[in-house]
Amino acid sequence: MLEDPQTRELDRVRTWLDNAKHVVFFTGAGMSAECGIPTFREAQTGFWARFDPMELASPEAFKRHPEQVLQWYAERRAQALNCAPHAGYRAIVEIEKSRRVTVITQNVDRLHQRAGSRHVAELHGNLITESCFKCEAVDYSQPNLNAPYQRYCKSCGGQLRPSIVWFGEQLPAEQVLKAEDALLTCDLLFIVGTSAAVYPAAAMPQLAKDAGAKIVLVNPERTEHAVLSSVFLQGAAGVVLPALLDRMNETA
Ligand code: BV8
Ligand code: ZN
Repeated sequence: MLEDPQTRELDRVRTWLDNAKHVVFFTGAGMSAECGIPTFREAQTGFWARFDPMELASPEAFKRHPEQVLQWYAERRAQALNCAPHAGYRAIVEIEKSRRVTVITQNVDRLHQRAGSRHVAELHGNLITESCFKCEAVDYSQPNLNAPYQRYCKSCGGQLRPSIVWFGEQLPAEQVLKAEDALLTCDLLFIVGTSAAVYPAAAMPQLAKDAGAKIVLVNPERTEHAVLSSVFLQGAAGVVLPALLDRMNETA
């Protein structure tokens, strides 16, 4: 019986995985889509439909109307805390049991960490904590959804803001270094659930390509990263990654 091309491609990737010493998973909003967190561009449903996320996710928007920006993040935080990582996240954690794995994520929902991934470079910050707009001290206490959203720093009185990297803000240097080191030393890179639209993150997989890593694209549709990829596993992250793990276990 002729195997469908996907099964052949899955087997090709499984062999690479079997021989890989260091695997990197570079993930975007599509990784969380099956957990119920809409991707960045679909996220504007309901009340938020009339806002442009690029607009809201900026220091200017926070300065102009902090309450509205803080409410948007408070609702997204509640949504993220209400979700559970799917089988694709757990497949990555399983793979980490038998070889070095680094996750580089553009997502801010911390689902990789909740699934059990231990080496995560978080390029765009996180929804869960807040930090001081003035002294950058991190505040780990959870805002009370019924109290006013605007809270102030315990050490300097500055406004607290989500620990998120907004458009126009630099990515955290230590996370970028961690990501670049992983991309330069991995032998296999999976690019999962990202539209490759946001920079400088979108340019990072090129580092792995130039360093000779094999690259696998996992997405229901082709993206600009297809030019870097040796294999395109077309499908959802919550389907493709568990299927890959099954393949590995079948032949182990
Ligand atoms: C900076 C937190 C400068 C916010 C985010 C060139 C170089 C450098 C910068 C720029 C540049 N050109 C433009 C810029 C500015 C800007 C930028 O990139 N703009 C874009 C829109 C053109 N970049 C910045 O501002 C960055 N900062 O460069 O600073 C600087 C330099 C010096 C000194 C000072 C400043 C900061 C960028 C970080 C912004 N913050 N997140 C928040 O969440 O509220 S980015 C945000 O959007 C997300 O975190 C995410 O990274 C991004 C959305 O992208 P994706 O994750 O790819 O999600 P998307 O919805 O687009 O795609 C989903 C994909 O999943 C699709 O492909 C879909 O097919 C797929 N999919 C769907 N379902 C599934 C699936 N895949 C698998 N399974 C499924 N089930
Ligand atoms: Zn402060």
